[in-house]
Amino acid sequence: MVKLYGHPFAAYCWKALIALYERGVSFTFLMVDAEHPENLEAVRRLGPAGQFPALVDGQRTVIESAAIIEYLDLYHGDAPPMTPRDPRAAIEARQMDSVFDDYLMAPLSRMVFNALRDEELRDPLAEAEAGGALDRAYAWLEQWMAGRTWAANDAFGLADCAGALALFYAHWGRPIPQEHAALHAYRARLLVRPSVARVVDEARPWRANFPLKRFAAD
Ligand SMILES: N[C@@H](CCC(=O)N[C@@H](CS)C(=O)NCC(=O)O)C(=O)O
Repeated sequence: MVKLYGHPFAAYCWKALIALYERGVSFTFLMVDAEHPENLEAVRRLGPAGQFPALVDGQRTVIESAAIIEYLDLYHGDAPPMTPRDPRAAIEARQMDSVFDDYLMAPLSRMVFNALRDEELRDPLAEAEAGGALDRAYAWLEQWMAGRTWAANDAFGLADCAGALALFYAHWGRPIPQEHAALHAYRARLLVRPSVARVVDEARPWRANFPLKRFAAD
């Protein structure tokens, strides 16, 4: 039986969960929080930074959300692969996965960590710098998404798993400008996808923990 260590509110766990739901894989979810110290201890052991998600499948451990998705493509579920089998096509999926992780999630994380610090330890430039990085990424993504339904390869896949969590949370920290119609439409399309709607719903009880939430809804 596949086991996934994670937390329902943790952005990168969404990436793995969306793929598990899309592929109809049965798994046991192991909550990583203070009430489950044994799971905290396990993730510390499983990866260099003690982060989650971490997937355990028998003797095999897979860390890093994108690697988990590629592992599921090979070993679990009947749906078409989330990363195309053709390595030439897979380049676009991996490119967009990295764009969402590196240019949305990374600056957003800097904003979140800064906001979580005690007031006197906050970097006064962090929010503006990360916000500028997000604005540049939004503008680039607006061009990229114009005329596309999904972020890569004309099919829902790895890139959209990353896009779902990145656009969901980034928009809370730094609203996507109204004029980016293609990007707003893509975010809306993601939010009604059943696998994505499910992770959003499962995370609702922890929403108040997000320190930068500028929006009341979605
Ligand atoms: N590159 C990793 C990032 C994982 C990550 O940042 N996980 C966060 C939760 S969303 C985490 O473990 N945070 C707790 C910590 O860093 O101690 C991936 O893609 O899985």
